[in-house]
Amino acid sequence: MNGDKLTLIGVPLHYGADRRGVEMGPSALRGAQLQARLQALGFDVRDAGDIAVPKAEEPAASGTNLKYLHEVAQVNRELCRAVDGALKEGRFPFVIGGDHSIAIGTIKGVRKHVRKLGVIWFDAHSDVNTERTTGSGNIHGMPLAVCLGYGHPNLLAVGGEENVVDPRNVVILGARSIDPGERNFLKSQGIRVFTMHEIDRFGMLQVMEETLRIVTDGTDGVHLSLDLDGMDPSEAPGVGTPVPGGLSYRESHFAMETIHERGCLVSAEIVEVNPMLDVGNKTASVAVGLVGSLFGERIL
Ligand code: NNH
Ligand code: MN
Ligand code: MN
Ligand code: MN
Repeated sequence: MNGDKLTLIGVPLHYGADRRGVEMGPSALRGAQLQARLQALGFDVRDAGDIAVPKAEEPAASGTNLKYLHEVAQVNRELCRAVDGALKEGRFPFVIGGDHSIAIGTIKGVRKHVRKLGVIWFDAHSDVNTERTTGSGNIHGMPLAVCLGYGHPNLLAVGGEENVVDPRNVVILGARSIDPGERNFLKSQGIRVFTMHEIDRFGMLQVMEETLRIVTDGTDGVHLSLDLDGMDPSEAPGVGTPVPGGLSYRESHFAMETIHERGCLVSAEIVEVNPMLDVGNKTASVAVGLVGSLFGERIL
């Protein structure tokens, strides 16, 4: 943990999901008292506001099968700079999205300061598609592949460095929707995936012990990429691509609590909160509760 100073960076992007609503995620999370929750834990919180998102042309104006490539790459370049800037000031970068394509800018910005970075990818999906395997063309299904050095050159070029994460230090938690091309990729990279099957079988305690061992093995810090669709849709209904059979409320909190206990976190992001699909502001509230556990709120 980077002292007790933290910078919130909002990224109201929906082009990576090609679905409206998720651009309101940052304001929903702010409205659910994210800043106050962190301040109550003793953090000096600075809200850096939102990264500017350009008005898009046609989804296909990029001339590839990737939708809104130009806009997604531009926003991620800006985000990468903002994350780099926060870390230069000795502040913990806490990024609030927006769709999951923003993990590209976050992770590439963090990697400028953390030589060997472990990554916990909390998600119903594995997000390792590339332009060759994607069925949807949506870039939010690709960010983990990009961070491992696979994907469109414009995305790989964000932050000026290609493969920024070692697959041996990546864990995916909660997966239950993996595309055929992604399956091959995950196998070839040897990435540890705790699907819902493994979580049912071994339980969260064993899964988190193994997760934390993998992401801290020879690393200098850990990034948490928290896609709210990793949780069960009954707990987090306000997401663009809900998949039944996800992590329960307590399983999710338990994961956050064990990450906190380990004290290895250097950066985090919350993505895919879509207030337009939510029941009230339930999903943002649940997300802010998870942040509480991640940063040390205790039951007793
Ligand atoms: N795998 C699908 C795709 O690439 C869905 C990705 N959607 C997500 N990822 N929300 O977390 O389009
Ligand atoms: Mn995702
Ligand atoms: Mn997802
Ligand atoms: Mn602490």
